[in-house]
Amino acid sequence: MTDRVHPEVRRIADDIDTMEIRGAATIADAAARALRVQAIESDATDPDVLRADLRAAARTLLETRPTAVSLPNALRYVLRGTNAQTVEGIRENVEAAATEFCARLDRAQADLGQVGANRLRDGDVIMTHCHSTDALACVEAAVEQGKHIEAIVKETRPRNQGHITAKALNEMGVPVTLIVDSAARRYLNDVDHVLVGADAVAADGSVINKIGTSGLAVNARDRGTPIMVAAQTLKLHPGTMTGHTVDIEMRETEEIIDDETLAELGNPTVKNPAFDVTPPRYVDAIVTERGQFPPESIVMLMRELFGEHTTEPWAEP
Ligand code: RUB
Repeated sequence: MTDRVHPEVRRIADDIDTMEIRGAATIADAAARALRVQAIESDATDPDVLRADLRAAARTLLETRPTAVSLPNALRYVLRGTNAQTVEGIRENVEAAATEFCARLDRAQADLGQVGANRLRDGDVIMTHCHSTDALACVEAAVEQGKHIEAIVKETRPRNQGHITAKALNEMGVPVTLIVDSAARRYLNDVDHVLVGADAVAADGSVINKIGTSGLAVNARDRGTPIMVAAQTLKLHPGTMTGHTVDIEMRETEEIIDDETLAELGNPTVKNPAFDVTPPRYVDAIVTERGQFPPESIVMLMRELFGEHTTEPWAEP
């Protein structure tokens, strides 16, 4: 076998790349499951070969989308058991770590949902951007607490992830008003909380999330509307503690405009960044499964969870 990366891993990587699988938590869950498949299905009989297979699978997954730090964080978690002496030992460790990782992810989301729900009052109106399962967990918990919540949902161009949010909120029984992105400021006066998720949180408390989040946050601050970021600790970016920056994904022009229309316009340059950075001064609280944090203090939690150093277990030794 020349290509030792399992076809199922390649399929999952492809689905992440094409955004069939999307959203930071969901990507992390899929990546952990992919490594589990690689460990179980690999025909390696030598532990070093299995380790190399797992590293190659991890790199394949890592090459898909660069911004959501939940992806490398998931790979790091699952690959920590690969120094066992036998093929069976590595397999068992990776399988157990992947299963534990996915269970922790679900638990973390439920726990942060409770924290976020405590910030919401009965009768509150929230405004959302994109589709975040962490953010929705807060609303779901608030509804379960018996609170009446209403939502103004930004459609979130170019891929309209707001539609997914609208559907999910509707299924929770939350009345939804859908608006175009540029109407956000117009409706902020009617909103008690802006509630968004995160793809990564940097050591200085900056929040990296779907393009448009930072503009929304600046407008919300101007209107005096609190901005809550729901981000389980999986979204904390350990590399930013040592000066690394978060890579912002640039996506295809075709997501915004087709070639024919582009030609009619005289072929202007098109830019399609998928994410932006919201500075900490525009964020009121980052809600995690470990409680809520002012963005400036998130680095304390990062140090506790990751220490000072991060490893890259997918790198060739
Ligand atoms: C998704 C996005 C979400 C975060 C958090 O972007 O920006 O707000 O990933 O999501 P894309 P979750 O659609 O480009 O992946 O809370 O589900 O992890």
